[in-house]
Amino acid sequence: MFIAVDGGDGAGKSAQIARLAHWLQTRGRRVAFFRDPGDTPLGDALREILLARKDLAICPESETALFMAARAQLVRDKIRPALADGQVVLVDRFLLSTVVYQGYAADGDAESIWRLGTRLTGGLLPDVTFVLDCPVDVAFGRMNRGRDRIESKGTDFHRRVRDGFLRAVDDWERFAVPGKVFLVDATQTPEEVSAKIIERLQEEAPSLADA
Ligand code: Z5A
Repeated sequence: MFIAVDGGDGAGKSAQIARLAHWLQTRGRRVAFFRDPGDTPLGDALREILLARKDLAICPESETALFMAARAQLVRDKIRPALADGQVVLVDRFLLSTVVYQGYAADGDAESIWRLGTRLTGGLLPDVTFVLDCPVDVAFGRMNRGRDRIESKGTDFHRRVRDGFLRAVDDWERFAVPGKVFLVDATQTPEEVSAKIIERLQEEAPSLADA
C-alpha cells in the first residue's frame, strides 16, 4: 500500500508520518518512508538546488520540472522496489505538492501538472493521500528554524498554497485523480490528528491493522 501525507509547511506531516509508521510497525507491517524531493542521489542534489539555493532564479516551469525529475527517480529507485517487496510505503509529500505549489499557488495549470506528473511516475500515485490542513499563521508559528527558498516566498503565497490544497481536494474527482484523498484538520493536537488519520486508514484498509 502506498500512502502520502501532504499539506502546507509546518502542518505536521513529518510528525504524523512518524506516528503512522510506528502504528503500522507495531502491527507487524514493514514500512518504507521517503521524502519528496529527496532520498536518491539525484533527488538530494535537486532538493539542495530547489530549497537551499536562494541565489538561483528558478521560474515556476523549471521548479515543476525539477520536482518532477526528483520524484521520477524516487519512484523508480525506491518506491516501486519497496512496494514490490510488500512494504507499506509512506511518503512525505508527492505529486499533489507540485500541483499545489507550482500549480494552484503559482497560477500554473493544475490539470496539466497532474497529467505530466502521472506520466513521469509511470502512472504510480498513492492509494491514499492525507492532506493536513492548517492556517498559515498557526503552521508558521510552529516552525522554529530558518526558512528555505520556497518557505521564503511570503505569507500571501502560502495562503494560496493552503487554498490550493483545499481546491485540489475539491477537484480530485473532476480531474479523475486515482486513489482516495482525505482532508484532516491539523490544528488539533498531534495525538488527535494521528487518531483521525488512523481511523480513516482502518476504514480504507482494515487488513493493515491485523497484527
Ligand atoms: N515543494 C514544492 O514546491 N513542490 C513540490 O512538488 C514538492 C515540494 C514535493 C519541501 O519542504 C518544500 O518544497 C516545501 C514545499 C516544496 N516548501 N515550502 N515552503 P519539506 O517538505 O521538506 O518541508 P516542509 O513542508 O516545510 O516540512 P516541515 O517544516 O518539516 O513541516 P511538517 O513536516 O509539515 O511539520 P513537522 O516537522 O511535523 O512539524 C513542525 C513543527 O510543529 C514541529 O516542531 C512539531 O513538533 C510541531 N507540530 C507538529 N504537529 C503539531 C500539532 N498538531 N500541534 C502543534 N505542534 C505541532
